[in-house]
Amino acid sequence: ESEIRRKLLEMFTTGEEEYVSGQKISDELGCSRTAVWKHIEDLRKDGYDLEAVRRKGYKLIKKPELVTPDALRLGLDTKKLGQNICYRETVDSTQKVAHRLAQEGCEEGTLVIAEEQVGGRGRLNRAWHSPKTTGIWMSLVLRPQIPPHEAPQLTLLSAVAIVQAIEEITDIKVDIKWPNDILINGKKLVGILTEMQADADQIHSVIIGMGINVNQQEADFNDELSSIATSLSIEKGEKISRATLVQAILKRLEELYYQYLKAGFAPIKILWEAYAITIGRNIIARTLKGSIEGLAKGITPEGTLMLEDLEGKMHYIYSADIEL
Ligand code: BT5
Repeated sequence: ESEIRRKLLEMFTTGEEEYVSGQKISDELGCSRTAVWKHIEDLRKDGYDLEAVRRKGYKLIKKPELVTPDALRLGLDTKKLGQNICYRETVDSTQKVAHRLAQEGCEEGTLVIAEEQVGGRGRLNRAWHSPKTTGIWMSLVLRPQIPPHEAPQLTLLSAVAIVQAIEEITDIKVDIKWPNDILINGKKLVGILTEMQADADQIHSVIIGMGINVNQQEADFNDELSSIATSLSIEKGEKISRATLVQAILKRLEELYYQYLKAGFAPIKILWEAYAITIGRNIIARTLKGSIEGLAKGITPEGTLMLEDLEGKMHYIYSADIEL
């Protein structure tokens, strides 16, 4: 399969004529015209922009923009975050790779990023749809000296960094839904998964997994997701450079992270509240212990959600799925 792909791409890039006819492709690859069409469609799915003109054939307009270390380093303005990059074309989950690297003692700020995940995961082992070259699928290794119970604050911090970077690069206004979602008009654009390696009183590493829908079109989402998910490109009506967005996220994340290590969560909390849509609304919080309905009063100085139920009793929620 990859051999066919290589041959096909070679025909487009070395061919002297601009268009490569379907017949020529089928001759050189030794496959039927229908198979040619299928290979072209596969390339399109992977982000290649191919023009088809009747009687002339196919022309390669644009290769997909990748998030290779070279592409990410050119213009990356950070001291630590993303200075060490582990890049994969295809991976089970960047989260798994990052856990392994963290265990092996990789430096703080190590970034694992992939064009595609085939086993991307959300919380509670839910599947995270991560198609090739259309989104940002990455995991960052941090080693903060904070008590383990404060690690969820890094989810909120990361959400702020991502929101600010999205606004900077695309001018699109997005909302944060506690604890780990970023939405546009109620549809999910970003999911964050914070995991850690720690013992009772000490963190060894925190792994922040970030999944960001960037250049998917509506047809790229399956039935289950099309009504609940969106991408920056769908909202903006144009393609967005993933590499530029990754760079902006790492820059903001680094600024906020060092501010957090110095000054604690309070300044981050103020920023977070400015983007949060969960607060001051009636919500349902589904936790593993059951559902609670009530008014979201805010978050505590630690980042825990305060929910006042219908009887006026206050609940402190550490993790849940929120229904608005
Ligand atoms: C999350 O979980 O939102 C955290 C997602 C973290 C993904 C990143 S990608 C890089 C790193 N490597 C990984 O393997 N994971 C991290 P949760 O709140 O549990 O939401 C999961 C739910 O979101 C699913 O059950 C779907 O309903 C929905 N979903 C799945 N894929 C989606 C997508 N691409 N866009 C929007 N929603 C999606």
